[in-house]
Amino acid sequence: NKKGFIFDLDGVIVDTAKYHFLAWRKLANSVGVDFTEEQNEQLKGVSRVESLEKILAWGNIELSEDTFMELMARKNDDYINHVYQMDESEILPDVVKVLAHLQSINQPIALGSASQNARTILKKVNLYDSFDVIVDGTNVTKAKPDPEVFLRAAESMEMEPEQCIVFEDSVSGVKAANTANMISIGVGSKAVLHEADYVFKDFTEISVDFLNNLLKNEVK
Ligand code: G16
Ligand code: MG
Repeated sequence: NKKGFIFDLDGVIVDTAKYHFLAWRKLANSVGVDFTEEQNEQLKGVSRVESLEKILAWGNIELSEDTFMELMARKNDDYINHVYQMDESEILPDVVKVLAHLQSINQPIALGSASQNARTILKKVNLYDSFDVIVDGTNVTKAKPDPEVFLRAAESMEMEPEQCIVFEDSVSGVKAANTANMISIGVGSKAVLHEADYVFKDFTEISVDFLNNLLKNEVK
C-alpha cells in the first residue's frame, strides 16, 4: 500500500520561520511598520510577494514597482545570510527519524514549499537526497492556500491527491492541503491549525504506528 508523503519546509523540516521573521521585521521597521509575532503568523507559508504586500498594507504604504522589488531583494539578502549559516543541527526533532522510516517502507516522499530558497536550504542541512520529488516556489505560480504546489507534488510522485498526506505548520498550507483533498497533518499549535485533520506539536509526537496506520486507512 502506497501513499504520497508531502512535507512543507519552513516550520516543518527546519525552523527557518524564525529567520523569515527576523528579516521581515527588519524590513518592516525600516519602512516604519511595526511587526509582531502575531502578524508573522499570517506570513507563514505565504509567498514573498504577498508577504510584502501584507506588510505594506499594515502600514498603509504605497510604493513604486521598483521600490517594491528592491525591498523584496533586500529582505531575501538578509534571509539568505541566515540560511548560509545553517547546518544539520537545525533540522527539527525527529524529522530524520520519520523520513528514514518512510524510506524504509518505500513510500514516496516530496517537498512542497512556497520558498524559492528551498533547494539551497535542503542542501545546507544535508537532506536534499531524502526527497524523491521537490516542488518549491520556483515551480509554482499560485501561492498557498492555492493547492497548486501540493497537486504538482502528487503528480510528480504519480499519486492521486486522495492518496497524499501533507505535513504543514501554516494555516494557509493546511487550507491548501484540504482543498487538494489530501490528508492534512498540522505540525504546531492545535489552536492555530484547527482546520487540519490531525495536529501534532512536532514530529516527536508522531509515532511509527500512526504513520503505518495512515497507510492502511482511507482516512478521507
Ligand atoms: C515559506 C515560508 C514563508 C515564505 C515563503 C517564501 O514557505 O513559510 O514565510 O514567505 O516560503 O519564501 P522565500 O522568500 O524563501 O521564497 P513554506 O511553504 O516552506 O513554509
Ligand atoms: Mg511552512
